[in-house]
Order: sequence, then C-alpha cells, then structure tokens
Amino acid sequence: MTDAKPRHREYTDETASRGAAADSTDDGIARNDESDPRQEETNQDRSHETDDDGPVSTGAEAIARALEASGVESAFGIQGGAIMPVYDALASSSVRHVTMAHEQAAAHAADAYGVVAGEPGVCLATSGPGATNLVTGIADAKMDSDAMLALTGQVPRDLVGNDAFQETDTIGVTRPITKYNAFADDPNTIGAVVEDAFRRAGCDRQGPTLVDLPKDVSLADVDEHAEFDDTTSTEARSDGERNPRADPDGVEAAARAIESAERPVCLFGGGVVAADASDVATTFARTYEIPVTTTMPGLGSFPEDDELALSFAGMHGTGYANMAITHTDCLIAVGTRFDDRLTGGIDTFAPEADVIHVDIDPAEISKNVHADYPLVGDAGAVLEQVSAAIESPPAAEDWRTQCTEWKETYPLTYAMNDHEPLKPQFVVEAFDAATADDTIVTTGVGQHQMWACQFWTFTEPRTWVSSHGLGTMGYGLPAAIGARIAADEAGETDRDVVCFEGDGSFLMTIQELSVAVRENLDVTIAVLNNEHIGMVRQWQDAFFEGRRMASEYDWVPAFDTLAEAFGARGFRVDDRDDVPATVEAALDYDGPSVIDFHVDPEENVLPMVPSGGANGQFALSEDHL
Ligand SMILES: Cc1ncc(C[n+]2csc(CCOP(=O)(O)OP(=O)(O)O)c2C)c(N)n1
Repeated sequence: MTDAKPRHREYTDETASRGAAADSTDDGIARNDESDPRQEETNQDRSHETDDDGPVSTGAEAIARALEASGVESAFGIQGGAIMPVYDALASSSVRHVTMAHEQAAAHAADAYGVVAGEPGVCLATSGPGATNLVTGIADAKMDSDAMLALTGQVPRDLVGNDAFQETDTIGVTRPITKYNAFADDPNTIGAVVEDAFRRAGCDRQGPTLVDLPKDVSLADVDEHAEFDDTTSTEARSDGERNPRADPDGVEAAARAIESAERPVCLFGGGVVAADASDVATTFARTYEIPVTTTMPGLGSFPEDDELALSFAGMHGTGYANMAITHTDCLIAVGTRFDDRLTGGIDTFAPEADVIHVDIDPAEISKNVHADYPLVGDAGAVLEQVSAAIESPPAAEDWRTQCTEWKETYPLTYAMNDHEPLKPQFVVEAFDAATADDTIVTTGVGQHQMWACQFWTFTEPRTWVSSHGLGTMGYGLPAAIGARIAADEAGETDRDVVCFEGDGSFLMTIQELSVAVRENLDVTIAVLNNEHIGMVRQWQDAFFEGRRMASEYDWVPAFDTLAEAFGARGFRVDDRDDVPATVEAALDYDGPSVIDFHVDPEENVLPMVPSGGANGQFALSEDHL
C-alpha cells in the first residue's frame, strides 16, 4: 500500500509528458468529438504518425491498431480515467466512437450492432462503475449468443487488489457472463490479446468476450523488438478451424428419420441467423415441404409469409406452432438451446417426436431436451449435409393440411371495438404495413415485445433485435442506435429502424435519446404506453388474484414533449384513426422521433402457455389461465 501512491503519481507524470491528459476528462472527450476543430487538427497531426505501418509505440496504440486490423468501424462507450489512454489512441484511429449516455446502453448498442452487421460489436468503459454498468449488457449478449467485444479500463497493475479508486475485479465479475475474458498485463501482447478476443467473440458459438486493460499497460511503451509467445491466439485460431460438418453416420441416421417421418417440423433458432444459414434453412424446408416454426430469436430465419411458416412457438407463440410441436413425430431443431420459455414443461414438449438437434455447441446437445439424433456443427453446413443424404422427401401431405387447419383455428387475433381504447397490436400492424421487409425492429421487454413478435411479419434475417434470454427492460432504444449505425455503415441508409418500447422499458434507458439526437440517427420509437409495467400486471391478474402491487405507474411523463426536450420529434396518439398518418410522419422524419401511443392498459398478450405448462394447452383468453 505504502509505495503504491508514488508509483501512481509517476504514471500521471509520464502521461502528461506524452501529451495525453490522464486526469483531465475535458481533453480526452474533446478529442473524440469530430465536430470539434481542435480534434480535426489533432487527428490530422496524428495521422502522420500512425498512417504508416510502422511499429506502435504504446499499449493503447496497439489496441487501436488491433481494432483497425479486425475491421472495427464503430465502437460504443463512455470515457473515464483508466480507459483514457485507449480513447486517446482511438482519436487517431479509423474507428468511429459513439459516446453513449450510460455504459449499459453502450453494451446493448454494440450487441445490436453485431446482430445487424454480422460482426462483433465493440463497447468500451472505464474501470469500476463503467465496467459494472456494462454487466447487464454483457450478460444479455451471453444469453443470446451475440458476438460482442468489451474493453474495460483497469487501475494500474501495482494498484490491483488495493481497493484503488474505481477498482473492481472486472475479470472476476464477468467470468460467468463472458465466453472468454483476459487481463492484458503486457504492452507487447496487448494488441494480439484484443484481436484474439474480437475473433473469439465471432467464432463457433458466438458470444461476448472482454479484455481488461490496466492503465499502466495501455500507457507503457511497446518494445518493438520484443518477441512474445502467441500460443493463446494460435490455440484459439486452430479452435476456430473446427470442422463445421457433423459426423456423417449421424447425418445418415437423421436423414432416414426425416424420410420416414409423417409429421415433421423444423424448429429454427437464433443459431440459424447467427450462422448466416437462413437461405440454406429456407431451401431445406421448402425442398422437403416441412412446416417451420421458430424460436423467438429465430424470427426472420424463415419468411413468415411462406405457407409453410407457423411463426414462433413457446409461451406467447402461436397456437398453431405449439400444436405442431406437440404433435410432430420428427422435430428438426437447428441452432436452439431449448430454453424454458420455448419448451414449457419438458415432459410435454414434443412428446411424440424423434428429436434431431443441430448445434455448433456440443454442450447444448441433450442439455434440456434429449437429442435422438445429435448433429454437432455449423447450421448451414449440417443442413446441407442432411439434405444431400435425404433420398426421398417425407410423405407429409396430410400433416401439412393439419397445420394449415390449425392456422385457421387459432389465428393471432385481438378485439378492437369502436368504444375501446387504442389496441397495441393495431399499432404494430400499422408499422408493419407502412415499412419494407428489410426494416429492423428492436424492442424493450414486456408485453410490447411479445406483440412485436406476434404481429410483425418477419421475412428476413437480422431484422429482429431483442433481448431474449435475459429479458432486459431498456434494451430497445440503445439497440436501435446500434442497429441504425450498422445499417448506415453498410450503406443501407434507407432502411427503417423501428423500436417498440413499453413505458416502463423506455424509462430505463430514455437518456439515450440524447445520443440519437446528437448523432442524428434516423430511428422511430413507438412507445406502447399503458401506464403500467404491463406484463407484470398481466401476470398479477392471472396468477396473483389481480393484486396489482407496484405495477401501476398512475403517472408517466408525456413522452412526446420529453422527446422534444431532447431535441427529437415527438407525437402523441390516442385515437386509432390517427395511427396511420402519424406512423407515416414519424417514419418520414429524418432523425429520431418518438410516438407516445396511449394504448389499452387492460390488454393482455395471448395466447399464453403458463410457465412450465404444456405447449399444447395454451390459453386463448384470460379465463383459461
Ligand atoms: C431490467 C428489468 N427489470 C425488471 C424486469 C421484469 N419485467 C418483465 S416485463 C416487465 C414490464 C415491462 O413494462 P413495460 O416496459 O411498460 O412494457 P409492457 O409490458 O407494459 O408492454 C417487467 C417489470 C425486467 N424484465 N427487466
């Protein structure tokens, strides 16, 4: 403890002599503001230093180079003491930094960016509270197997363990919620570690990775002649070259099971989207005329306007999808971890089916649902293998007729009478009708999220961005920001980004409107405002005898005027007749807009399979719950 303080001062002095301001946040932040003339000058000056491929001089510069070498175009984060050297190096890099209002939002934005771009998103935070604020977003990405790299500042190495200012054991805190994390303790390898972590995030089963960057290592000089042991990244690289094809004997056996099935169903999960296998999966289902249901993250993996589409299954999935899963004799499940919101009770999930389970992660095989035919490998590669092995399609005409009948018997529906308040489902349908197929939809968590799943027709992969496994309220707006930036970077500036939020969810990250305004991001936020945390209210009515403890807000801000205060466009809609024109006006506005839809506070999400219940016994009305 005693000699720690002088050493810390040494770093401050050393930093100052390099021209980086270790303790002046003013200086660091200004360098990241592209509109600041001071920064333009700085960037230009520095470009002379870094444009050549010469050796990097500090750990921080090695990090910036590693991000550039990985092809990172944008990163989301917030400045702070321990991460300042990295930001200072980013100022002279090609990476665009988007300053968020809260680190949780930086993680969600990076996550969503990754989903839309198909490349890992990157977020940055300082040590201590910056890193802990990222935690929810990292856990969210882990649950959904979304590729993301988090870079966190850390106190200098000699202060680690001293309860130093803004010290948190970020490695310890994030170990259970990352795919991989690393403490970078050597300036000579720090760039390689960052590159490696980026690559790991996007390979095999994707997920969040994190590199903790002690400030002294970021500031330290890189020894251009140093030789370092690159074993870690070499191991990881060979790991990434794992055979994506499944065992041929297993493939043959699965093909025979499909050929002889009378009631086959495909279940496509988020893994199909992550593996960019939607085309292969769609061709597979169409070739063998097999009805398709998806998981919630799998929405968009198969066009929902196809006659084989049964939409999504599970707790709030369609009645027809749940009937098909309950009665199938051959479930071809691809890229799903069979989470409990999908399966309901395991004993009643696909009880008559032989289960073929295709997954890149062997740990998922028979974890929740027993796999009769386990096929470990890449979703697209394995489906192509199975397809090549099938000699004759299953004879399933009667089954397809049955599935069509279920669609007619259990359509998604809602009542909308003249005297009733505006229905949230109607709003989702209005947006769907007003937008193109490639529109990106993001949501918060709650009833509004389920209505988006149910009443939007998803036809393309990477258009559906939501918090599935963790169910994180507040995900929608920062996700819309990340999605917008990814689409813009891909040159898809005409694509719409629509965010459905609940009033409760929106209030959790509403401060990110400041980012959307500052960056002039064209996102449209539809608040389905029921002045309740509606999903909780629904469960209280169904399972707690209607005692609405802490679920009624009674008062929420006027989101339209609040939006205007942020500098966004604000609209308010109470009447059904005003919906189409207001939706058009908000979509036409070239910048962030918010529509505060005052919707029926008593509306429920149906159908519903109660937790742990049987998918085949879904409730179609409140009375059935
Ligand atoms: C961060 C977080 N806290 C609490 C919850 C529990 N929860 C799930 S849904 C929900 C209600 C969400 O309310 P709102 O955003 O208004 O959406 P609505 O259900 O009314 O559409 C709550 C509180 C959660 N999912 N996430």
